[in-house]
Amino acid sequence: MIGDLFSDFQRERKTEALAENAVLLRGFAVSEAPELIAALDRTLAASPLRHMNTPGGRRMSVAMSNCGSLGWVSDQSGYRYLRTDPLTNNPWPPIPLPFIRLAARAASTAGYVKFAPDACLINCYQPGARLSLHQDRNEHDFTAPIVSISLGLPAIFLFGGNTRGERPRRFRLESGDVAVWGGASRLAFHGVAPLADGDNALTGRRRINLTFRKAS
Ligand code: MD6
Ligand code: FE
Repeated sequence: MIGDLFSDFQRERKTEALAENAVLLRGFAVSEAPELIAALDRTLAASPLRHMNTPGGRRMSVAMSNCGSLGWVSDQSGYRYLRTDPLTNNPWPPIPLPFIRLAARAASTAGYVKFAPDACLINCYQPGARLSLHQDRNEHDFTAPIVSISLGLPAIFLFGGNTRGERPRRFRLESGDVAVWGGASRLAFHGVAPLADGDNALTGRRRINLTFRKAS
């Protein structure tokens, strides 16, 4: 079954290389997008979106929350994963089943079998919001890939190399596009350019990004 999905998707040539070991599955989540947004609304009712502060004390323009047994947070003490949402003092809500299924299916399509994420970071961009170049390096196990789902307004994804100095390439991410990256690109610098205004049928004036990680 998984093998069939792999070859169907490959045969339609919707797989695009971002870099070594980093692929973009164009439109992979389009048909599930409404279901994902509905599940997201329930998740955000338990742990709402909030603007975290960088360790340097700046308010991030992207609003964030998490689901899963671990959630990524940033504050004056630094970046780290926590079992409890500091806003509610409750555990983060569980990762909804449709999220888990889609993330695992995308990972296996990209060649990573048995991807079992324990953390899902939820990013919400409004027009003008951006994410400066960074590496994802707070996870314990860099052999697991990261699966990233884009929903709503399109964005320009910046994808650089393993040093900050390399000039990033630009990729337009549309609603339903899924990126899977690991291996040689696991620690690549990346970011998101300031979001252009628009109106999306599913999300209105917002872009949602879900990134699934094996954090523990
Ligand atoms: C975003 N994504 O697309 C931000 N990180 O809104 C990320 O920072 C990211 O898409 C690691 C792997 C995939 C990603
Ligand atoms: Fe990232």
